[in-house]
Amino acid sequence: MSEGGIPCLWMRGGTSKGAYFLASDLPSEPTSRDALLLAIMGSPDPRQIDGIGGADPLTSKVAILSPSTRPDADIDYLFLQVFVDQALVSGAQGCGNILAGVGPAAIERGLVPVAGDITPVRIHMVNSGEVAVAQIQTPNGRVNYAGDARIDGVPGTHAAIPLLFQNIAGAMCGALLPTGRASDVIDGVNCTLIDNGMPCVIMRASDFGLSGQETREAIEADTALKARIEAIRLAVGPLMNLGDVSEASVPKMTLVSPAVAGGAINTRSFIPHRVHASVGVLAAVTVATACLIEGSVAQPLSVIPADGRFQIEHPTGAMEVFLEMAEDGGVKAAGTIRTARKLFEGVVYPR
Ligand code: NQM
Repeated sequence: MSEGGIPCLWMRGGTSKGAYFLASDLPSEPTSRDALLLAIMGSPDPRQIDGIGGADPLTSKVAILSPSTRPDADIDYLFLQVFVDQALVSGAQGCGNILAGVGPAAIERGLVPVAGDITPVRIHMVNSGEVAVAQIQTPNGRVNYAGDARIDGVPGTHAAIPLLFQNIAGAMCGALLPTGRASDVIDGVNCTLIDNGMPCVIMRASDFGLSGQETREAIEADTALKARIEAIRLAVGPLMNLGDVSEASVPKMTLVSPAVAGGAINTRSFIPHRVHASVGVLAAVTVATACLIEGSVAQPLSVIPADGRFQIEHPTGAMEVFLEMAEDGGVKAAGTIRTARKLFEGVVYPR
């Protein structure tokens, strides 16, 4: 290791980008660790000019990996959202896009041995306490990133990384529907408060005078809309068992409208202040789940696919998520296909 530098993998995971570290290379005490991560990313600064962050919440993300503390997992993955323009680091959410890079990073950094042409990696998602399984292509004893899988929001094609989730209902809020209701009225707006892996507040775009097809830029320019949505977010934090969310990146405020390209439903997702360029993985799983719930805001707007493959439309295309239903009508398992790419391996220098 170079003097003062910290070993780091810079990777694209799904439609996000982040810094992947070994826990053993970072301070274990959260306050010093978070100060270091802010310095590495260059936060707080809207341009993150003095750091490696990409001046967007989707490219200011961190994965911290360590050997798993659990017998049913190979590695522990702690996700941290490093805010761009505030001196905040939050572990109050997981991230299914950055998760796509976790299996490859764990193999690259020697935490998981290659098991054959495909290496299954069982990942304990420390933020939620649940385990996800990723299937990583490892022909000839190395991670293969090249392939023909295409995901909307990423140019070109890459090796497919199937991700499977189980028992994620209520992972962050304690229950799939933390208020016990499929719909609540907050500040006069019908909202479905739901968590199937990601705390989300689902609202009709039309209730805000929108079609739902507006661009990320157009929505972000609407300061009155953003203020209304932020007021709802702050009000629902305690109702979703998330407490005061003024400094948290959850819940994700998701506007829904009918799909226009043959999908199940269309989304515009606030994460929570910028608008997502696509949609989060666990957020998409949560929206798909809401489509199935009688009385939810999403259900009347959705078209349920017969094969369980939901195309969740978003500003740059659609994300496919698969839901497997249990006999009692609950969601037994969920999955998606992502891709990832190692972009840079080296040491990073905090200021
Ligand atoms: O919901 C962004 C992303 C995410 C989260 C965010 C994600 C998920 O797309 O699982 O992937 O919601 O802040 O990286």
